Amino acid sequence: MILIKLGGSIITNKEKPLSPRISTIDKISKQLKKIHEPMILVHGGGSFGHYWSVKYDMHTKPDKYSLHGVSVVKNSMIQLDKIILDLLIKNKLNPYCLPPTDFMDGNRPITKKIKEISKIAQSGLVPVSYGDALWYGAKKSYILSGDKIMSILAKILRPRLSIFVLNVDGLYSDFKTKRLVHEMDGDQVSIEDIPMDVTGGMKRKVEEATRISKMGLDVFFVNGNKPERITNAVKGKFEGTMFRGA
Ligand code: IP8
Repeated sequence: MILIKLGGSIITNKEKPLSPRISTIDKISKQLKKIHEPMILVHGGGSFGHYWSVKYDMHTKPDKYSLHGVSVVKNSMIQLDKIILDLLIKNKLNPYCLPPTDFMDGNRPITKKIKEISKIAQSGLVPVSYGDALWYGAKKSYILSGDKIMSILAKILRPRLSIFVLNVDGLYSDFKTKRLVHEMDGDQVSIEDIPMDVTGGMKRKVEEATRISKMGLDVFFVNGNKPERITNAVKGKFEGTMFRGA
């Protein structure tokens, strides 16, 4: 089983609100079609969900955020999800849309439902989930990131490889010279040194990747602008940053 997260910055143009990168998603879909083993996809919010969550000042911490914000974020994620599902279908994949409300109770994963996702993937369908705004009870809500969904699913399903598809080659040890870290051993880069983008993007990814690798599972960061690197990674040829399961 392979778990793949399509980051918001690769599937959308983060500089411009509500702008999907159709041709990139199409090229990635063509590569995903070549993967012949059960896989689960998760995607981020990019210039859809993130755009609105910033506008409505909503965060990952449960709080009393704008109710209208919850609706608008959710709606924008359905919009982006639909674009991705359409492109997957166009490329003859069999996506099976799974909003996170299907397997989350507030911020608690529903183990039984998550195990079912694995069965769906084994049947040949490709479950597709995404970061979203979730109801938390007592008039509260929170933003569940796609990166967090990756570690929630990995913990229960133990995929043989978790891939984060990014808009860069992987993790850089030096951001000016773009020196790539090929193998992350935990002390090479301290998480504190990773610059935050507006939404905490790379930092959160490294946190979740580290969490997954500590479960004894391999995690790989790859550049989605070179989509053949995704299928190469599935075959064991890695061009990007590997977090070895420890
Ligand atoms: O792009 C969060 O998912 P992410 C999506 O994986 C929203 O952080 C709704 C902001």
